[in-house]
Amino acid sequence: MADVGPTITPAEMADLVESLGTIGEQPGGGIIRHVYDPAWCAAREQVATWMREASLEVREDAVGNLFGRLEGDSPRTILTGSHIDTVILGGRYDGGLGILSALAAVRGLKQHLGKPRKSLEMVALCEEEDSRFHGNFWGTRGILGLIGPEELEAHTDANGMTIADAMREVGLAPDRFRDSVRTDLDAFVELHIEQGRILFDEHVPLGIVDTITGLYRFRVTLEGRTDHAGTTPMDLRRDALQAAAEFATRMTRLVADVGRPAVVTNGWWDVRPGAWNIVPGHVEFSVDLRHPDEAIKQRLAADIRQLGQDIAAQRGIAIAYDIASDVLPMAMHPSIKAELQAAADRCNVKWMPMVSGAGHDSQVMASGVPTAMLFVPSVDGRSHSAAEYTSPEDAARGATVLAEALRGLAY
Ligand code: HGY
Ligand code: MN
Ligand code: MN
Repeated sequence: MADVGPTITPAEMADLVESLGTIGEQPGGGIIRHVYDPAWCAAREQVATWMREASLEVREDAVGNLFGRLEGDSPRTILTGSHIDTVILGGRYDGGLGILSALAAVRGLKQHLGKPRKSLEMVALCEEEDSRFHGNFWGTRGILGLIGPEELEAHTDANGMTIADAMREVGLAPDRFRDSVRTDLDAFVELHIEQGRILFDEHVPLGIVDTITGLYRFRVTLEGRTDHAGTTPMDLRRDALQAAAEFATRMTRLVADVGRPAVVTNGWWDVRPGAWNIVPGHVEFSVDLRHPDEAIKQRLAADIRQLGQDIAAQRGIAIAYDIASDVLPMAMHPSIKAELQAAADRCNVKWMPMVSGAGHDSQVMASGVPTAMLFVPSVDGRSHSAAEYTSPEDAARGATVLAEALRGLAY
């Protein structure tokens, strides 16, 4: 048997990235591929075509995860892949590169080594980004049986469509969501772009993730009083936007004072009624708080909530919090991590251990399946932006190590 797996070339990765990256790309740049939307369907069809061309067994599960399977002597399965959906105006690599690397690795192993000992499967996970519905990690939670039946009608998009109806629109049967559960998975390996700048600054071509950060997301609603912008004295106002601005600024300072890797982001705002000449009476905005230590994450969340209540009380504003997600930090599986480290060493690729500041399917998958992640560099650390870029050379190096790791796990 070959002593290492197939070598994936920069040209192969560049072609794949170019082909997938144009699907959902907007005229001004950036990709919109939200779960179950037309671009999402087109991207999956393209991946399914590549899977069929590689003579993999192609299957879609009940929530829309797309699998390409190489049957082994054993039905126990090694799974690799990432998510096919994007953030709004996202880049070509977040999620997509993990799917394309999995494709290049699995088809390369099939060509070079034929039938594996354990079955080897690639997956385009249907949703990770929480972009259209707040059903974060929908694909992975379908696989692990972590979707609650009430979610099918509870999650709605900006147009009020339920996730169940969006599933029906693309031919899925939401009431069969439980059919997505898998019990045959012995390992999950996800290649992903770092989305930060550590590898780029350190000139290291590969990261192997130790821990993925915890995420705590909630909506803040502030209710003040709409008033006339011209006749209402400043000292008599109950201006919801001023309360929100003070809250956002002070929570940012609170988290910045904790220091790296604590981060907090107020990504979206909704100011009502939204007119030049009306004092805003109603503001909603998002809080995305992250820390790789669960106790620190929870303490910061409590401190932020208290700060908001103090500001609202001082300003005579009503405040409410709706928790959108509270995801644990997750350590990667030691033996799968060791497989990745050994594969990188056999491929003579320099790597470094990392903590992921981004959330990933792997942090949920790891709660039910031995899981580990490979990172490849993001130029200038840019991501969740049309400026996202990973060189074909770095992409090919990562895919080659992925293939070698899969060889070690499945052959
Ligand atoms: O938000 C994240 O970290 C991931 O990209 N969904
Ligand atoms: Mn992302
Ligand atoms: Mn991602």
